[in-house]
Amino acid sequence: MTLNLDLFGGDDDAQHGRVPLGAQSVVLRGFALPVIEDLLAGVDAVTAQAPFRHMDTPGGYTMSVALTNCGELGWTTDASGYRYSRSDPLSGRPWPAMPEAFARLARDAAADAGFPGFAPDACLVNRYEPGSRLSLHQDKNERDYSAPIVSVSLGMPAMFLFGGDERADKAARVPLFHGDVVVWGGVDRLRYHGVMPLKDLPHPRLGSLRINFTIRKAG
Ligand code: MD3
Ligand code: FE
Repeated sequence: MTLNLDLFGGDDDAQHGRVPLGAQSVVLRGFALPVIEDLLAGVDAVTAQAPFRHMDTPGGYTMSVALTNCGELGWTTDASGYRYSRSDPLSGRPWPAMPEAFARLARDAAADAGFPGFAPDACLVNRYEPGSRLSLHQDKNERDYSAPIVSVSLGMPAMFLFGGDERADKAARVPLFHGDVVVWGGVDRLRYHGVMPLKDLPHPRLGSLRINFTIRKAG
């Protein structure tokens, strides 16, 4: 006889690692764990061709997060502003191809969250070290806000800030862990969000690093 303990008070979502954040955004806890090594190989392949670098903002700061891109379009920032471009400004060459493991995971996660048929063309890869942070912002450089954004967290945990449609709206704090995937779409697509300064809680596989990549339809 099987004893089926209901450890989560009947909350099927919690039991399956689904944590709703907003009406059309959800954390899929551990969704990436079965394919972690494929994803890390993808990050290595991308950064061998387009290394992580600290970009400047139009406001005159240098980002504490280092970034790179893969896919047809890559997000960049410099003194002139934020934009998507087809080539890496460091090398002048096209961004590396999006690894198949990234695109497949994003399509599966988007469908799971209610966005079937997601066809991404861009992936922004962020690298955090202890102390790195991302201040509250909206992601508004994409052409069409009807497509979701899928984010994958690897390595050290981070405290994610999930705000509202106005910068002044109070932000909820949501911890994100190695292997978590988050899908943001629909009415939640333009909500302000950010990441608190990272604590140094070294991860067994990645050490004192956090990698987050966001898969998008930008063009
Ligand atoms: C909510 N990255 O690259 S991913 C970014 O952890 C970015 O590196 C963070 O914000 C990180 O732009 C957070 C989660 C995320 C990404 C896009 C969103 C949340 C979002 C777009 C709309 C609403
Ligand atoms: Fe963002």
